[in-house]
Amino acid sequence: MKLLIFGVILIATHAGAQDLEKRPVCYTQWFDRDNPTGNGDYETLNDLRAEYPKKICSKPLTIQAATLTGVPAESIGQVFQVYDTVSGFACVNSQQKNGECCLDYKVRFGCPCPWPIVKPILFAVEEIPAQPNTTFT
Ligand SMILES: [Ca+2]
Repeated sequence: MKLLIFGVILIATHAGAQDLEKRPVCYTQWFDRDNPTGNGDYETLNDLRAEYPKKICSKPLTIQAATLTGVPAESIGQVFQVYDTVSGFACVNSQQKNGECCLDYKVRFGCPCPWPIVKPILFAVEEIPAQPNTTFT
């Protein structure tokens, strides 16, 4: 019989002293949960949180939206119904000029580092044979 000893380590990010204004931002993955084929392209925080539980911090510091090809949303020239860290992002087809439809956008959020939160990693560090035939008196 062998006894496994497990160790736990935390991978810590040393941020050091920093101004609040210069808080480091760690970005989430890009999210693209909707297509503009219906009323528009809805990448709202509520919808994204429901679809991707625990993937977005509770209070994002920033939001970025871009087309699926990576062009920043603000350089496209379309009208956005919402585009902020509270509501998320939504482009409504009926609000666009000349009857055009929204492009398909993806969004990501800037969260306070470290993000995602680093969880303890469980791993085996050593194997120690159990003492056989140990007699207790
Ligand atoms: Ca989309």
